[in-house]
Amino acid sequence: MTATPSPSPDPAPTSADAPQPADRKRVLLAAPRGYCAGVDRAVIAVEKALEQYGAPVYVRKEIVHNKFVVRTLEKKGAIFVEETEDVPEGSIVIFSAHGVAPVVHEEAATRKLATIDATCPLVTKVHKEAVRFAKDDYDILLIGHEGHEEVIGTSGEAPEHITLVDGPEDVKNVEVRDPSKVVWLSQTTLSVDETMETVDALKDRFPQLISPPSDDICYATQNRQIAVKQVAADSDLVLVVGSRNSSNSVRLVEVAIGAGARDGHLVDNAGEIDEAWLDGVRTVGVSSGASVPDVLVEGVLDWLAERGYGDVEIVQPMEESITFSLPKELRRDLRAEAAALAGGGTDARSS
Ligand code: 0JX
Ligand code: SF4
Repeated sequence: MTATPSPSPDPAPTSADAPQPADRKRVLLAAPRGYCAGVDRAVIAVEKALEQYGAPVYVRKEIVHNKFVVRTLEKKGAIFVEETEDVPEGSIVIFSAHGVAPVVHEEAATRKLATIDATCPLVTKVHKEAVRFAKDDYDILLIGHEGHEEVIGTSGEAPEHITLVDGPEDVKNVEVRDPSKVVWLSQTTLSVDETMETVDALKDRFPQLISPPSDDICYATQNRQIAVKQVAADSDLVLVVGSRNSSNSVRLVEVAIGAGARDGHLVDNAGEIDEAWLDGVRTVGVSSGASVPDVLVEGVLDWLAERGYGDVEIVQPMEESITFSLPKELRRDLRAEAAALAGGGTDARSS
């Protein structure tokens, strides 16, 4: 699998670069934006599970960090819980796109739950790197945000070997056993630029630090940041659609401001936009996080059009075509498995 399509080395000039009349109001719409392959897979996994096995289907944590997605799936019969202990024995539970620590699989087995693992394959890739470097007895410096579910899941693969590094400021606190045997890994949804700052600071302290075999910050995170940077350079205001607990969505606002947007805000939907943000604004940039369905962006575009920003130009530095196959567990009869597990009968998985 090729995870990172390269941006065009020299993007063709768009009309965004052409001189504009001073009072022309317009929108620059970033592409790629919104759903990535891992989110698409995870959301479809819940929908398919509901279709195939009927409600209720339990989901541990938010399947993806988006309020609208979670509410929509709830209406279809999904029940979101915090921990496997909140799931009745003998039920089906889905693990979210952000991944889980091995102990969560063990807890689910103890509670006799049939599980569907919707962890994004690109998060699983980082888990495997952690396991491999831990096996070779490296100290692993995991760059990520404290308390984020993905970081908790990855750390759980090798808690004895992993130290969390939460940004450049945290580097001074890092201690390792052997500075000649240290590797850094990262959460998949970080700011690329800030992560490189952290890595540079780590390298100053540990010159023999080695890097992951391939980028841990995933293709979707990287592409959305490249596109929003391009939009931000020409925007007075950037609106990013996404929920507050969505790491990659929050990063897009920061990246937009860092790339020159005068102002930037994260909104869950058009209803959260403040009219005052438009004061003196000629160009509005729009993007959305990897967990955001495009219907919410369409709502923002309609809201802007009603206020004179109906002229929309797409700014697309690269194409995306990655897809992932659905979790393999959807090919099994999980209701029968769950019943067999709860009744202590034969393991339906062997049939
Ligand atoms: O908070 P994150 O950006 O990690 O998650 P979100 O918003 O659900 O995005 C998609 C899932 C990402 C997993 O790596
Ligand atoms: Fe996977 Fe990246 Fe999407 Fe996360 S943001 S689900 S790692 S593709």
